[in-house]
Amino acid sequence: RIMEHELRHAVSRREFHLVYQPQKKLDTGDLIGYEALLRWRHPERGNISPGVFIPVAEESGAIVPIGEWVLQTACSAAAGWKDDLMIAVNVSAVQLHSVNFPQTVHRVLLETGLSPHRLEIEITETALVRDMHRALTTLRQLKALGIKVAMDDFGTGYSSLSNLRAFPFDKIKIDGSFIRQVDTNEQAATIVKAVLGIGRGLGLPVLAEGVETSGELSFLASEFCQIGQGYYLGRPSPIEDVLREFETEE
Ligand code: G
Ligand code: G
Ligand code: MN
Ligand code: NA
Repeated sequence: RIMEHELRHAVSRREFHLVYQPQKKLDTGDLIGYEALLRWRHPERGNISPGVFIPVAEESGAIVPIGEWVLQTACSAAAGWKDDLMIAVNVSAVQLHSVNFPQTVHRVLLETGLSPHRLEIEITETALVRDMHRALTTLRQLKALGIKVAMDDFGTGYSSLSNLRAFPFDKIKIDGSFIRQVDTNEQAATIVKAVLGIGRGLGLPVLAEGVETSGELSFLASEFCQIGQGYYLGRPSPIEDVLREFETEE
């Protein structure tokens, strides 16, 4: 349980940083924004994956201050970017259901000066099923601020199609496990095409996560998947690299 204690101090000890992974339109290749991904550089143990420490942070409640730091840091960075680039931020179940979460988001938007329409929060279905009534109330308050809400990791965990009807999502992110070999595996292709059909029918853009090859990218583009993210389109990078890329474009 040492990690729980260490997690509590990691924000003030400046051990966290964010990396930013591009999200691109698949028809034109245009950059639409970045997803912020949390990284923990532990002074003795080196880099610890969010897959390891997020569950501990959720259990201990440390996710609330950590999540607020993520939101503040990501929105502050995005407020300095050119154009209307989006910033997507992951929000976990405990954070979503924490007291005054919508007020926290509102305050961060005011403090950073980021336009609400440029912020998208990514929520997994696991976060919603805990208390569906409360989740709906919170999502409505968040939407009233003018921010966007994406369903993350669609197709895994506690997925249920009814969640797409019950909650006011703006985007579906298909989990990367369905994108792997989508161009050569008939089962994966069938599932992805079905999700794209659902998105079209509901009027929701679909983002394919974990695009790793040109074959996967071509398949997705030919099936009119609107947005992609993954190593083939761009690695998660520290803010310095993102800013350097903006400079070289000009
Ligand atoms: O970046 P990576 O693939 O290692 O992320 C692993 C998991 O950690 C993913 O499920 C991702 O959604 C989650 N994650 C990354 N950054 C954050 C964050 O800032 N907050 C929360 N709650 N989860 C995050
Ligand atoms: O669960 P969520 O979608 O928030 O997390 C995305 C995770 O996927 C991040 O940890 C990120 O590092 C990882 N990721 C991003 N692109 C790729 C990819 O092309 N392949 C794989 N395997 N993982 C990826
Ligand atoms: Mn995500
Ligand atoms: Na995901």
